[in-house]
Amino acid sequence: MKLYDAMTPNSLRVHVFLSEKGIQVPRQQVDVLKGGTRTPAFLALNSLGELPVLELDDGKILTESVAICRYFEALHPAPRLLGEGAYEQARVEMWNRRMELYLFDAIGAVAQHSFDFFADKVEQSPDYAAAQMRRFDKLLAWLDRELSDGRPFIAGERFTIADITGMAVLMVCDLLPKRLPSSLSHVKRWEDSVRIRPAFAERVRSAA
Ligand SMILES: N[C@@H](CCC(=O)N[C@@H](CS)C(=O)NCC(=O)O)C(=O)O
Repeated sequence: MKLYDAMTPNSLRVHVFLSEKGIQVPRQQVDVLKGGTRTPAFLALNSLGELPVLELDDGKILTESVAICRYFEALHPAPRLLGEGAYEQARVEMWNRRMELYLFDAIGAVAQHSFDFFADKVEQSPDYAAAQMRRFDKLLAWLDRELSDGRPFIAGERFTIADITGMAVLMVCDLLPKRLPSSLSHVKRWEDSVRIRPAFAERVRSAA
């Protein structure tokens, strides 16, 4: 088995997921900034030219960070990062989708419409980037209202993949750079609690 990995937000999701479960997987680092995801060899692994990619021992390929996480959750259920039982699993899915389809999508669009790296991939628009940043700020205020019930983690009482997707949001903010407003005290409390988790802290240090 081999995980194609890089210091990017979606690869971070799989990296943290594996670390939280204590799973070691052989890795091959891909240099995204030097075009490592755009070579014919890489495009043969993932025609979208994106990381992470998991190659199994029999040559099967999995892409999409959540699909890769789901594969490892089935092989190594503890600790449960995708929830346990019908209600919790659905709630974790609900919150992971909300984190990905709203917050990660908004801040990811800001990055894609701002960084030179994406100029040949995206028809960039500074106006769209600004609109997505306004959308992101509204979503953060919504998240703050959601977390005002005092729950420690995004989906409830325990750390799950929804928090890991939140970490990817934080990583994009760091790259931009964008600070989360300290006036959003509930989001801040959550941010402080996940930034100190070892897998995230160490990855962000080595990406710097
Ligand atoms: N939906 C995919 C998104 C993967 C993705 O966008 N990966 C980015 C890094 S965060 C990438 O590899 N970009 C390389 C490129 O655009 O060349 C997932 O969840 O894995």
